[in-house]
Amino acid sequence: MRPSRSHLSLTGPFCYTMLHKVSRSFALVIQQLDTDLRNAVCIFYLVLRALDTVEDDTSIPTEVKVPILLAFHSHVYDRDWHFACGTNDYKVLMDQFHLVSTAFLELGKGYQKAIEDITQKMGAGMAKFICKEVETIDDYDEYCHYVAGLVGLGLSKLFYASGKEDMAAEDLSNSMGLFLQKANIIRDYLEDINEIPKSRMFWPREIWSKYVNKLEDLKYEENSVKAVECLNDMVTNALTHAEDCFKYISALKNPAIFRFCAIPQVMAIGTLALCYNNIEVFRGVVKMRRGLTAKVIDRTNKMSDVYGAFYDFSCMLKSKINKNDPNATKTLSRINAIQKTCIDSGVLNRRLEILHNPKWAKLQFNHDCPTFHYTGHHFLVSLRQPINKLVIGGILELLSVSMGEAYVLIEVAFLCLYAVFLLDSVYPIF
Ligand code: IN0
Repeated sequence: MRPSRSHLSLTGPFCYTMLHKVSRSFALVIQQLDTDLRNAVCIFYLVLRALDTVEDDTSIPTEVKVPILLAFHSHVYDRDWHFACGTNDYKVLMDQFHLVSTAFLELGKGYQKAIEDITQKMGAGMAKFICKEVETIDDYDEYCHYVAGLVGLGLSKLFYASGKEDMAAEDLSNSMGLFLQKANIIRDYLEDINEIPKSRMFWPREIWSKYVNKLEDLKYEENSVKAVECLNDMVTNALTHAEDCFKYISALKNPAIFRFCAIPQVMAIGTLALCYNNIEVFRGVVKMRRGLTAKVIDRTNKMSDVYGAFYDFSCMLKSKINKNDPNATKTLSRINAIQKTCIDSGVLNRRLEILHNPKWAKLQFNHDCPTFHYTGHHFLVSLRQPINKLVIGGILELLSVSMGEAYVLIEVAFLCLYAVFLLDSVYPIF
């Protein structure tokens, strides 16, 4: 075994600073991996971001761009290679790419080979799609395979090369990427369509043409109903990958790798639940709030957390299904399949017990989801016990608060405590 290095020699600080700049919360999750693998994933991430920067830069003529994409896997071995493009942080990444190459060359051969192999396949796939629109759902899956499914394959290879995991099945690794990428493509509709100069769009014509004549028509107010129907169709399509993700994640053995893989998937189902039936996707930014993101990062540690989060978010999505939506039945059956897998896993038993326990008879269930109301009566009764009255009466006299006012105050305080307790134990994500 190679000795473990806590830092890549000279270029480490640059790579980790860059990683933080281009990926906010995800950088924190990468940093929890063990040293060797962490370096490999960090370099892989930056190489992919650089490749993406070339693909995205609309100012590069096709005849220049295509050869770069095709040869990118060999540029990573060349410390002298340089190509200026991109903007802001991505420009810095491209300008300083020799630091990424230097760090790449310090990685173990197994890691280098995995990164090279995926970079080559992804570059070729991107080149293929430079002049090709995403027409069919098959095109959509193919494009997502190149830019995200291959990332899953590459990561599986890196995990295997680290000796910490068995080699995962290709189709499951692919689905992991597709689920993330489809959630991003859906969420970023407005940002992408409004980009100047015009960027390419990845919503497949086979889906959107059922609702509008041109993809950009979805953003106009007069098409709101059609737009939301189209959005729901896209979300329903993305949901097909969720169960492969369970299979992939549940086979992981190393706790740090588990978190690294599970957190983005939980964020993706959260994003899909948030976007579903939400016209705001066509009006502004729809993103999971920072607090919720922090909770996902903090509370995704084991498989029961993943099933729990998928169960909760799919409950949220299910409650938003409108029976008049053209795909309502399809969406519902996909959600039911996801929820069944979560329940059949057996690990949700404790939380389901809490939900269905007669002790919580005041909880009202709607679509199997914990929407509840509380009358407060329970606590008032105990307050009226003579002994409690005596003790509390004394305190109230000291504070010169009347019994009536106190009942209201205590009622409110208990209600808040009750709500916080319930939200945390029954619905931990929120
Ligand atoms: C990723 C993926 C990623 C992480 C873990 C396991 C994966 C398995 C298969 C495929 C991808 C996997 O995760 C990141 C998450 C990310 O970058 N989040 C952003 C948030 C955002 O809105 O962009 C952040 O700033 O935190 C991811 O989205 N992609 C990615 C890229 C490289 C690597 Cl090594 C891992 C991008 C993509 C296109 C979805 C694959």
